[in-house]
Amino acid sequence: MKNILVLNGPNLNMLDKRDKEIYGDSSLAKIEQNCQKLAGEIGVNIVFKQSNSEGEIVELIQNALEKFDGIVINAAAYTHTSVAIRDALEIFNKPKVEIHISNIFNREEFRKNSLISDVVNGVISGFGVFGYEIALRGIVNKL
Ligand code: CA2
Repeated sequence: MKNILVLNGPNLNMLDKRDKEIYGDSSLAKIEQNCQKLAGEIGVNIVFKQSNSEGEIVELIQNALEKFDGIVINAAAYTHTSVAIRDALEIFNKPKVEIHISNIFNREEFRKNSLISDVVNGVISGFGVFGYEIALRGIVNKL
């Protein structure tokens, strides 16, 4: 069975606490539940992680090279700032998909630029938390 790492960046653990008009009212635990259910249906194994630390995310991506066949990543704010996460993703030479809950192109200017979009296979943005399921189906299709 294929193994996929679903990696979540800073503040995504706070999802149900504020800004419900932008991110909806789903918690990260609920998103994981939905992903685990879909994974069961389509026959893949997923490991779901969240970290607020840039270095830890870099290490998770580095270690994923041995253990995982693909990565779905919501790098959250690091999307717009982290050359380190971009470089780690570039080294991960297997399928990878970037996902954002909100549409990063219709918000503040600084969110329009992603440092990781050009080193991943595809980008999902603006479909709410359902985007995780779209991203999972998309990556499985590439494995
Ligand atoms: O739309 C997305 O999924 C984002 O990656 C979410 C990030 C944001 O920095 C990106 O630009 C787009 C933010 C993650 C969660 O932030 C919260 C903010 C307020 C309340 C709860 C969570």
